[in-house]
Amino acid sequence: MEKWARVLVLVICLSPAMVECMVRQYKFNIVMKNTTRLCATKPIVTVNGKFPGPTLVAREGDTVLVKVANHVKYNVSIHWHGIRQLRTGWADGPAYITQCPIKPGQNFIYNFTITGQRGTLWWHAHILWLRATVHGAIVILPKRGEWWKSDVEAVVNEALKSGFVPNVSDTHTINGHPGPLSTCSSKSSSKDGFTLKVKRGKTYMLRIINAALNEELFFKIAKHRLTVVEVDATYVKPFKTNTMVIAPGQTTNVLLTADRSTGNYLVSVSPFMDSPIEVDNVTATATVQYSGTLASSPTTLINPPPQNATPVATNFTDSLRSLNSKLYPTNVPLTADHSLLFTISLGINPCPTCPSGNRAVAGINNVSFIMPTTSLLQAHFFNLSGVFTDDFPGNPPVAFNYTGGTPPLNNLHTMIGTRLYRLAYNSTVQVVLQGTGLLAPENHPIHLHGFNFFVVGRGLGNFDPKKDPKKFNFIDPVERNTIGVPSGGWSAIRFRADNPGVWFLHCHLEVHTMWGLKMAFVVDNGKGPDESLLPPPSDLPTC
Ligand SMILES: *[C@@H]1O[C@H](CO)[C@@H](O)[C@H](O)[C@H]1NC(C)=O
Ligand SMILES: *[C@@H]1O[C@H](CO)[C@@H](O)[C@H](O)[C@H]1NC(C)=O
Ligand SMILES: *[C@@H]1O[C@H](CO)[C@@H](O)[C@H](O)[C@H]1NC(C)=O
Ligand SMILES: *[C@@H]1O[C@H](CO)[C@@H](O)[C@H](O)[C@H]1NC(C)=O
Ligand SMILES: *[C@@H]1O[C@H](CO)[C@@H](O)[C@H](O)[C@H]1NC(C)=O
Ligand SMILES: *[C@@H]1O[C@H](CO)[C@@H](O)[C@H](O)[C@H]1NC(C)=O
Ligand SMILES: *[C@@H]1O[C@H](CO)[C@@H](O)[C@H](O)[C@H]1NC(C)=O
Ligand SMILES: *[C@@H]1O[C@H](CO)[C@@H](O)[C@H](O)[C@H]1NC(C)=O
Ligand SMILES: *[C@@H]1O[C@H](CO)[C@@H](O)[C@H](O)[C@H]1NC(C)=O
Ligand SMILES: *[C@@H]1O[C@H](CO)[C@@H](O)[C@H](O)[C@H]1NC(C)=O
Ligand SMILES: [Cu+2]
Repeated sequence: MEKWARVLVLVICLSPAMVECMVRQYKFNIVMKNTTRLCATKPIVTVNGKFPGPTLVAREGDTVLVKVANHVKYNVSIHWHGIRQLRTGWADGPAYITQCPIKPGQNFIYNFTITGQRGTLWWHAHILWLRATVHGAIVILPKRGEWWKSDVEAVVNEALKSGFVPNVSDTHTINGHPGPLSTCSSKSSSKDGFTLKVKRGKTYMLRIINAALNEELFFKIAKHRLTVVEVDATYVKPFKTNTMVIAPGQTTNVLLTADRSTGNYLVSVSPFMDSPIEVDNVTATATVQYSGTLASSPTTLINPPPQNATPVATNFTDSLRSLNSKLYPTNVPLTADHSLLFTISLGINPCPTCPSGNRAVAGINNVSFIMPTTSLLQAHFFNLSGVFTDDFPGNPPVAFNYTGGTPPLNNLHTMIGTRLYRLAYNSTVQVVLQGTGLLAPENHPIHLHGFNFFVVGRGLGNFDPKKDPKKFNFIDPVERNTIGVPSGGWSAIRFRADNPGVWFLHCHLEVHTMWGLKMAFVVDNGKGPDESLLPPPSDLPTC
């Protein structure tokens, strides 16, 4: 029994040509509907009745206008994950960072141009945990005549998805389905799951998005190898692998050659977690079905890697190298005007109103970020005082054995504040993201808005500022917008602050973000003509 009610209209329109824009206007609805697909009975918020939501298809260089009219009872905002938003920070989407939320009954037009990016990204709600069901793919076609490989026969969208909040989810899903091996009710319409139909001898490109709230995931297809060609809308040197790893927020394009004889082959999506933390350990499955094979024919099964298979994950991560070709050079900054060390920690703060007297928190450099009540970008642009300070610490306030056991100063408390780190236009930045062992070491997928960064180094234990930089890769480091900082280890990233505005940096595990594992950079305007943040759109929501 499904009840459908129209609650949100998204009009997606592609330009630059206004004529094309008129022709290519789509009406998307976000609807509340009851579903049994996830073994759940509560209604979920979906876009246009689709779960995952509709795919935004654009071409590199296009200007995209998305009208969001909010007819649900929740405040909403939509983030275009990975889109650079050059000078258009107003369209980035994180609530209270670049905009006030779109309130029930209100509209807002997101207006941005896709510059210098091609491949797969995604869009999702960026407020509370609504992104669990409010998300979809962004497919950016390369400029005409620049297809990545001539043997690409088809483009297939593949989205990975996790379930409900705030407990660990009940299952993972592939394109909205838990899959044929799911223990969900056999009455479920999705019992058979997502099926990718292939023809022997052809090569398919799968666009894989980890839209799960809280789990890094392994992805495998029985008896097939995957050729990885792109991550986070940047090309990589192609390499073959049996198992792919993908963190929440990340996207990966792989080529799948249908080189087996006929048959059904299982696709598995299972969690990667190498510390003792409870995760949704349900494996989602789908089917690759060769043409001429009956759905009822037996399926070749596959064993997902063990949940704690660190070597498999590390091997995959270490294989990622940017293409670094003449056409797509790797412009990694060779020097760093700012050299920052950010510790990523969980903690516990006193909470008089909580049943236990304490509450879980998380922070960067011992600061748990407090969301402001007006958006930071508005405060920055209009010079509003009292909304944020720009004294975010560039280094941990207390140095300690980050990946050792005992908490420094014998407590797990954090400071709280809405503190930003200020960068001059065009300055170069290195951030070493240092995981800690406080409470529990854990793998944190850290996402930066407004920029791609280069992952110049990665290691276990404490970052050594003397030895480790000598091993940094300045030739072909992978370029991306979300990096899985290894459990009990560190990742070093570099970027150039060539985009004025306020840019969020946060863990993409919603549970950690919620606890305060976030901060923002404020990038000042440059002096040149195209180096300033554009003025805000007239329909920007107010708080
Ligand atoms: C939808 O779900 C809600 C909450 O679980 C329930 O109260 C309502 O009766 C359901 N409606 C339909 C049409 O199934
Ligand atoms: C989109 O933004 C551009 C400036 O970047 C502006 O010229 C244009 O009018 C805007 N379009 C709409 C429909 O708001
Ligand atoms: C979370 O899980 C607990 C234990 O299973 C359950 O009692 C509770 O109702 C769940 N919360 C929600 C919001 O489903
Ligand atoms: C999944 O987690 C549950 C709850 O922690 C546990 O009971 C179960 O044995 C786990 N299953 C697998 C396959 O690890
Ligand atoms: C590491 O990856 C390579 C291919 O990239 C593969 O040949 C090798 O078996 C992998 N090793 C492990 C431990 O997964
Ligand atoms: C904010 O302050 C800057 C620097 O003092 C100034 O250039 C700018 O015009 C001010 N903006 C507004 C909207 O008042
Ligand atoms: C940090 O703690 C770990 C675990 O106790 C230990 O193995 C390591 O030697 C310590 N490192 C330093 C620099 O003290
Ligand atoms: C973090 O700040 C809190 C509050 O000031 C303090 O009690 C704690 O010791 C600090 N911890 C670290 C690791 O700096
Ligand atoms: C940014 O800095 C680099 C040198 O670090 C310089 O080559 C480039 O011209 C600068 N760009 C702008 C727009 O100022
Ligand atoms: C929605 O956002 C507005 C503006 O920030 C805020 O005043 C209001 O409390 C929010 N509503 C809900 C339901 O969170
Ligand atoms: Cu985290």
